[in-house]
Amino acid sequence: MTQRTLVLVKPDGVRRGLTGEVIRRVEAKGYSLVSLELRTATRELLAAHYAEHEGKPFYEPLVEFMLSGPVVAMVFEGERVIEGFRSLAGATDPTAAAPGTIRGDLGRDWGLAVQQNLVHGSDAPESAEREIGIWFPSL
Ligand code: RTP
Ligand code: MG
Repeated sequence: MTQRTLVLVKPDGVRRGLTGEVIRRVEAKGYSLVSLELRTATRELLAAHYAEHEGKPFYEPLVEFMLSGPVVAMVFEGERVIEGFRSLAGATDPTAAAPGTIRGDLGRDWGLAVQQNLVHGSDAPESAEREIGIWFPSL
């Protein structure tokens, strides 16, 4: 079934000039880019986006990090793109992420925990539609 997913290049990825590399990998796998915007997040937007993590110990540092610079928000479309992008992204912790993945090839621990892991990808059809509604209300 054709799906849509929300992908973010997080502030570390934008700062390091890896936006093009992320897009290249996702397009090379065959998914279609349907929307893209360079955005600076707000606390309100992140509270909605990360609602499931509110109250966890990493929540505040994660929000501060996500406010530390612009992000590139994108919607990709394709058969099973949600699972496909998560497979491309690799494990949450870039130190442990497998080589061949975005996080495994391009990320590492910079001494600032695992939040600096370059990308976000929706994890299920319901969260994808919810997150697309938050970042791209007109879609
Ligand atoms: P994402 O949502 O960014 O695609 O990543 P994910 O599903 O692999 O990770 P998730 O559990 O949803 O966590 C969201 C983001 O929070 C940061 N995080 N820090 N223990 C920690 O310090 C910790 N755990 C998670 C990461 O930036 C993670 O991507
Ligand atoms: Mg997640």
